[in-house]
Amino acid sequence: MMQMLRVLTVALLLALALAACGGGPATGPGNEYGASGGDTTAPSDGVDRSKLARQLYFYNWSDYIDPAVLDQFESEYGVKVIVDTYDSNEDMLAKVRAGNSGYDIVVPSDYAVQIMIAEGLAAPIDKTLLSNLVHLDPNLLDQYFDKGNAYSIPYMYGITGIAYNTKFFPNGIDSWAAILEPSQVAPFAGKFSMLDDARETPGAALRYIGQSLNSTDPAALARVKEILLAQKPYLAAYNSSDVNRKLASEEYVLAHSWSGSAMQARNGLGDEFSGNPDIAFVIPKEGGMIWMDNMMILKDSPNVYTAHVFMNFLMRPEIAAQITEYVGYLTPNKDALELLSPEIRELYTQGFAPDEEMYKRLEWAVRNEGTTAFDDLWTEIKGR
Ligand code: N2P
Repeated sequence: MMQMLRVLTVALLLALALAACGGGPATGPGNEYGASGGDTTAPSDGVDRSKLARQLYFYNWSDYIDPAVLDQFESEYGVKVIVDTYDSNEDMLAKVRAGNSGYDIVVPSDYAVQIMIAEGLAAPIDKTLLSNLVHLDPNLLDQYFDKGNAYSIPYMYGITGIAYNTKFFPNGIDSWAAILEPSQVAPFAGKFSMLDDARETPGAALRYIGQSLNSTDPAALARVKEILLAQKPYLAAYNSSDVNRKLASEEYVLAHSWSGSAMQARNGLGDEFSGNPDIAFVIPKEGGMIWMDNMMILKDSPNVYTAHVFMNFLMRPEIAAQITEYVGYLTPNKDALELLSPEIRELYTQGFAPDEEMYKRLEWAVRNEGTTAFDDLWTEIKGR
């Protein structure tokens, strides 16, 4: 199916290129269409090509977009998208807060959207430039972290639980105890990881002890610290960057993982690595996190118009579907859903996506007056 999508995409691209240039060569990066002179049969997609920048700087989570999509954007619009990657909201925030990051678009999660709006780091969204917004599921717009989507547009969402190799856990896993209790992880010492994340990892331990993952109650956080410090000697690493690869290669048999990262371990990731059919994913009975990552244009972006054009491109159903097939997370694009392959839909029913029953034990991370406590706790735990 992924191949099929690619073929369709290439065919579409060729057709568009022919229509736009009368068969001539595509304009190279940096050459604005308007300046290329001659042909006036530009595609009628409402994009003013004379206003496009040559390059767009996209700061995104790692393994979070199909690179073929960036090539397609460049062929269609002559804009080269330069991608840098990060593995936590806090790393991204540190870079952006310092100012002059040079990035146009970043992809903060829910609670980080709240932080960035509060700190004045975001440029307002101009919805008149986003004709493809109609493809997004209205139930996933207008969320608590950005009412009215004034500053952010959903990119992907997902859930956080435990990925594991069924060869080593033939009876499955149903509790955070499997990864947090020293007696249970001792046989797998050095073969499992927890996310390197100030909200995710304390959040998992909080759910394990029956608390909200947003709890900053000092007694609960003291207990979380004990649990995570007791686990730490057995861990291979705090890892948010290549859990997918390490599960696929069986260097890890178990991992605190994002759903799509687990899906990548299961299915492989494009040409990068192949999948391992023994990987399964579960949201433990005590509950886990649900989150949404959102495209946001930075206040100091010099390329606000081009950034909107790129965001609108990513919201085309066929592009959103192609990205979703590649990364294995969940798309907020309702019209992309029907374009997904039977393979990915089947895995969604096997725990890689929430059903109604699972929704009841999922929780969003929020930012409030107390949540900086997680940064301090995390620094302390990692420093030990
Ligand atoms: C992709 C990261 C998923 C985003 N590597 C977690 N919010």
